[in-house]
Amino acid sequence: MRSAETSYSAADITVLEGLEAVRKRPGMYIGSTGPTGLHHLVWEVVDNSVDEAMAGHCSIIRVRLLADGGCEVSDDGRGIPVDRHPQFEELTAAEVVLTVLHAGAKFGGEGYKISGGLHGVGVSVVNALSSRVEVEIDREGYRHYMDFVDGGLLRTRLIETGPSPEGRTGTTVRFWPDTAIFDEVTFRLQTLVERFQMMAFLNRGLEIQVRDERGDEPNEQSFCYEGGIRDFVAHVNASKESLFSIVGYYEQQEDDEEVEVAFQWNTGFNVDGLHSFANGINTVEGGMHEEGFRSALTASLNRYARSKGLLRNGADNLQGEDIREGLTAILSVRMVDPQFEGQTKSKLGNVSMRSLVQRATNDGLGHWLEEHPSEARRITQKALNAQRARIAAQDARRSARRKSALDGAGMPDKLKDCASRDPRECELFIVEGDSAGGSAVQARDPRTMAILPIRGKILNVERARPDRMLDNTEIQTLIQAIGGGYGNEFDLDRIRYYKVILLCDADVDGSHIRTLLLTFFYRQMEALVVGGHVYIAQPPLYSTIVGREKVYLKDDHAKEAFVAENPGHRNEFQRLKGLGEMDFDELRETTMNPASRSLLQVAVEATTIADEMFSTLMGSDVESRKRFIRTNAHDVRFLDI
Ligand code: 0RA
Repeated sequence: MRSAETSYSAADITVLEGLEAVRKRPGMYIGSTGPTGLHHLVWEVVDNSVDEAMAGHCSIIRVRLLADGGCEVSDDGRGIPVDRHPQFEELTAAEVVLTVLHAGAKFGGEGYKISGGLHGVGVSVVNALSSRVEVEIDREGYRHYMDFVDGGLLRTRLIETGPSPEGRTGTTVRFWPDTAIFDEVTFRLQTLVERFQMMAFLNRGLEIQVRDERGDEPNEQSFCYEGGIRDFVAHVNASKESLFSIVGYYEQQEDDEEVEVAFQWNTGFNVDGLHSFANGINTVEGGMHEEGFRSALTASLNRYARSKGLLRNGADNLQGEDIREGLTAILSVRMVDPQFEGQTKSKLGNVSMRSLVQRATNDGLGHWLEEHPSEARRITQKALNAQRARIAAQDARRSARRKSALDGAGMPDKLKDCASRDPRECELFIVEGDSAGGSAVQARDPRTMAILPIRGKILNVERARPDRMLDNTEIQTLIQAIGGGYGNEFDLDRIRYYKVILLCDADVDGSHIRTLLLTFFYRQMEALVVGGHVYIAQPPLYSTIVGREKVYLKDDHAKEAFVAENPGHRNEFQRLKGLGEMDFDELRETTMNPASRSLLQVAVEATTIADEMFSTLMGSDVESRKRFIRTNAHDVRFLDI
C-alpha cells in the first residue's frame, strides 16, 4: 500500500488508479521495461518540450543526466499552466498533467495542433514509472514547484517558491526511473545524443543540449541547425562523394498538413537513401508520404528528361530505382492526426498525405530541376547509367537462373544444412573460418542449426555496385542459403531461417568481418535486419579453472565481477583468442546451446542514423571513417543492439 504525507480526496482517487494501471502493465504504455522502455521516458518528456517548440514558444531544451541517475529536461516554453483545472477543481492544471493519463495536450487549445504522435502517452506515464519526480514551472512571474514519489504520489502540491528569474518562463522536469519497474536504469548517452541530433535537424532552429554529469568530467553536446533538414541531408552525405554541391529543398502547406523535402545525390549506388518522418517520428516502414514522393519523383524526372531530349522518343522510362540510385533525401511531414500502422507502428497510413506530397514534389522538384539545369543533367545521366546497369544485371540473372536450373538449384556445398524445414525454428550460423566451421558443425543441434563457414573477408559491398556483388562467391553462397533473394526483390516470406547468427572471433578481424556482414545485410536484406532476424553470437573472452571445472567469462566486465566475487581465486585467466581454440563441446555450451548462450539481437531504431554510420564505416572517405572508428572504438554498438 502507498502512504501519502499530503492526503486529499475526490479527484485524486481516480488519479492514482489511473497511474496504477501504468505500473501494472508498463509494456502497454512504453513498449518494454528494458532499455527501449527506459529511454522512452526521456522521449516522452522531451517530446512535450518539442511540442512547445513546434507551437513557436520554445527555443532551447536542456537535458542533463544527473550524477545520481536522474534525468532533467528543461525548456524555455510557456510553462505548464498553473491555474485550477476546469475538470478537476481540486487540482491545478500542472498537477493534472502529471497525474492523469493522456491529460498533457488535451487542453490549452490553440497552438497544440501538431504533437508527437507515437510517444504521446503523456508525461503522467513517466511519473507513474518513476520513484521520484520534481517539477519546476516559471510562469506569470513566479516559480512554482511540486514533487511526486513512488510512481506518481503527489508529495508536495504545487506551490509558489518565489519570483522567476527576470523574464523567464518554462518547465523543468526531473525524474528518477523506478528500479522496481525497469531491468536497468542507466541511460545510454549515445542513444540520447543520436535522437536529439535527429530532433534538432527536424526542428529548424531548435537548440537541444545534452549534459552527462555521471562521469568525472561532465560531457556536454549541443545541436542546433538553422538549415533544418537541409543540414540533415548534408550531414548524411558528408561521408559520401556528392554529385553536386547544393542541397535541394521544397516545402508545401495546406490546411493542417505540411510537407518539407531536402535532397542531394551522391556518386554511390544505394537506392534506399530516402528517410521519412511524420511529426518527428522516423517512419521506417514508409507509408503514404513515401508513396507520394516516389511516384512524383519518378514522374518529374522522366518528364524533365523527355522535355530536354535526354530520354529519346521511344526509349523506356527511367524506373524509380534508377532515379533513386545515390539519392539522399529527407521527407518530413506534419499533420494533426497521424495514423501509424505496420508491424512496428512506423508506417504512415493517412491517404491525404500521398496526394499532398505528390503535388508538392511535382511542383517543387519540377521547378527545382528547371532552375538547376546542370545539376538536373547530372542526375539524369546518373539515372540513365543505372538503367543500363539494371538491364544488364537482369539479363545476367536470367542466364544464371537457367544455369542453376540445370545443375539442380541445390544449396551451396559449404552449407551444412539443418534437418528441419520450418524456418521459424531454424538457425543459420555464419562462422568465420573453416576450422571454426568444423567445430560448429560438431557442436550444433543438427535438427535446427545450419552452419555456413565464411572464409576471409567478404567483399566490401558498400563500395561495389550491386550487380557486381553477385560475382563474389561468399555473397552468392549467403544469398542462396538464406533463400529470400536480395536487394529490392528481397522477400522476408521466403527466408529459410528465422535466426541468422553471426559467429566471429572476438578480435579486430572478427569485428571487421562482422561489420562487413552487417553492412551487407543492411544494404541487401534490410527487412531481415529491421525484422530482428539478425543476431550476434558472443563467444566468451576468458576462461579460468575453478576446482576441476573450467569457467567461461563473457567479457572484461564479467571477469571483473568474477574477481570481486572470488577474492581468493589464484588461477590464471586464459584469454581465448579465437573460436578455433575452443573444442566443440566448449563451443556448444558457451555459444550455441540456446539454454546457455547469450545472443545480441541487431536492431535498427532510426534508419537514417544507421545509413550514415554504414556510409561512414564502409564508404570511401577514409578520413571520416578513421575519425568515426577512433571516437567510437570502445562503443561498437553503432546499431542499437
Ligand atoms: C498544456 C498547455 C500548455 C502548455 C503545456 C501543457 C506545456 C507542457 C509542457 C511539458 C514540458 N514543457 C511544457 N511546456 C508547456 C499551453 C499553455 C498556454 O496556453 O499558455
